[in-house]
Formats: sequence, C-alpha cells, structure tokens
Amino acid sequence: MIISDVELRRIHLDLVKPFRTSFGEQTSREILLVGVTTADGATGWGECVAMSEPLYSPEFVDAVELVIRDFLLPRLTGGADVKAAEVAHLLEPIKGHQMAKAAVEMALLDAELRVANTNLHARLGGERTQVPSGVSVGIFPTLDALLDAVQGYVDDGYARIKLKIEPGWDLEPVRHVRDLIGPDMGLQVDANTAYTRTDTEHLCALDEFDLLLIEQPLATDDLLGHRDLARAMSTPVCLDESIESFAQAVDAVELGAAEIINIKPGRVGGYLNAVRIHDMCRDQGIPVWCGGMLETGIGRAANCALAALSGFTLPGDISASTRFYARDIVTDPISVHDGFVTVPQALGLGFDLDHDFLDSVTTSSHRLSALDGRG
Ligand code: OSB
Ligand code: MG
Repeated sequence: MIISDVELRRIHLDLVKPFRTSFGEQTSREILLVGVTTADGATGWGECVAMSEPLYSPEFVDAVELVIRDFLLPRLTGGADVKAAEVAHLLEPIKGHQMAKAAVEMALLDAELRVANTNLHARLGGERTQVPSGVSVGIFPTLDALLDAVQGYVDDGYARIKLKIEPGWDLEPVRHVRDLIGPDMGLQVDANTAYTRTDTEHLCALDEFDLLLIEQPLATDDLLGHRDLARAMSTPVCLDESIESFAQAVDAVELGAAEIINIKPGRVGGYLNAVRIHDMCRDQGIPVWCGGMLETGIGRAANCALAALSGFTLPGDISASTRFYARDIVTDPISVHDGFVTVPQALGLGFDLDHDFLDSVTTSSHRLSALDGRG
C-alpha cells in the first residue's frame, strides 16, 4: 500500500450512562480515528483506544494525535510501499506509544483488506462465526443501583458479568451479584490496579465466589506481586495493564504472574501483535480473552474477528454497541443475541461507516498529504 492521504479525526460520543472504574468516571468518550487513503484509492480506518487522560495507561488522545502525526506517519509515507504486517517493525524505533501504533496499523490493515476484497475474520482465520459476549459493569453509588444494572444486562442476554472493584467496593457487591445471577453464570472482577501487596488476605476472601478470574489487582509494574498473589489465591490472576507487548506477555507467563491474559489489541500495539500473544498463550496453555476500551463499531468489529480465534476460550468484553452508545458510527452496530455477538462479515475490519452520523459527532479533522513524508 502506498499511503497518499491521512485524516486524523476526533469524535465525541456521550455514554448512555456514566461508567466508573477505580481510576475515574467517564460520561463521554473522545476518540481519535485514523483514516488512510492509498494510491489505489482505498480508504481504511483505525480507531485509537487511548482515553482523554492518562489514567489507564500513559497514553492520551492529545499526545496520540501528535505522536502519530510527527513520529509514526513520517515512517510510513513518502511514497513507500508498506504492508500492514510491516508496520510494527517500521515503527519500532519509536519507543512505546502502543495505542498510537495500533491505530495506524489498523487503518492500513483495513485498507489492505478492502483492496484484497476480504475481511479480518478471513485474514486471521478465526474458526468461529460468533463469540460469547461479556459485559463490564462499573462501580455504582449503591448496591441497589448495581443490582438493577446487572439484572438489566442479564435480561439483555450477556454470557458473563465483569464487575469493576476497588477497596471498599469488592466483597459485598460481588456477594450480592453472585446471589442475584446464581452459581452457573460467569462472573469476574477487574480492579484496574487499585490494590497493593498488603491486600493479599483481603483479596483471598473473593475466592469463595467462584470467579472466573481477577483482573489486574496490583500495579502495572508489579509482576512479582501478581505472581505471589496468584500463588495465594485460588481465583486465577489475569493481567491487563501489565501486558503492553509480546515480550512482556512471554515474561509474565513464564513468571507465573499471568494465569490468564486479557488481550487488548490497542494496548499491545495492534491486532497482529495480539495474534502473536494469542498464539504463544495457546501453546503455553494460558487462556486469553479479548478486552475492550469502549470502542466504536470500528474497534468492536475488529475485536470480534480477533476473538474468533480458538485460544480465546473466555468471553470477551465485546458487548453490544448500545451498552455504551445510543448510536454508533457504523451502519451495522454489534448486537448481542443469546449471549453471543456475530463476527461481522463486511469487508476490511468488518464495518461500514455511517458517514452522516460520523460527521455530526466529529469535533476536529486534520488532513495530511502523505506523499511528502518526513521520515
Ligand atoms: O480495564 O478493561 C478495562 C474500559 C476502559 C479502560 C479499561 C477497561 C475498560 C473496561 C470496559 O472494562 C471494557 C469494554 O469496552 O466493554
Ligand atoms: Mg481491565
């Protein structure tokens, strides 16, 4: 692919209701989209999962836009012929910024698949055409409000529930939700780094609720702490924030710090790195599942294609688009039926844009002519 034109577009979407985690409350989502047009006249889109503030990871939307414009795109433009599979390698000299890199790779991958008249599901070779759908449930002001919300998601047909927890909002909410949904439904918790090594005994009290896993209880850089906690708890310890690359995934697995991995393509530098981590985990007998970052229909479609791979043995955070947004920017938003979402079969990553609605939620757009690359 020869990139001829790039658009960096920001959109703003309100959430249907506030989403609170241990790191903060969101009521809306600001998202950077990357559009690349190639010399063949194809356009591909990528979605950057970075949030507005560096609360989940060091990346944030303003920084991501600058990094893409000044450091990533110049390495891919200037008339060079670039395949999506080469993007990660070409961008290696730039340290970190995995979410920015993932968005760029994603846009090129979308364009490449469209030119080849195929889609991500076919390219990755996922054997399933539908994948089980889990929902991530935020922290609520009261137990009653939480239980109402969970009942609503059960009624919507979700296959498993993930509860956000933090110190002061853990054992009681989990106990009540387990009582509400019964012993057979999948239940897991996500602390987003809210605990420390001194909380080991307290966290072990979660073992009685038969959870599928506990996600990222400790700090991002505390691999040994996670290993020790994994030895102490019967609930499997799953890493999210700690895994930003293939090498880190290999280390965490070998160390025993990750009994399960939440694979978020944005966090690990793209879908192709995500597949490598999946393959390694499958070979090592480590279950993986596909995480979410409040994606629009662009990222949600691609996540479905990834989660169709055989090693994704646990339900992902791939909920219906309506779980977060009243209206999506794609024409065929992801929906949940009997606990499953269907892997989209449209070309490219698997979506078509609703251009009118997209324009109506666009807050800025910068076009760069890429033929005069500065790399
Ligand atoms: O830790 O998995 C997380 C959302 C934003 C940032 C981090 C996380 C989450 C979620 C929501 O849990 C997942 C989703 O998109 O459904
Ligand atoms: Mg998480």
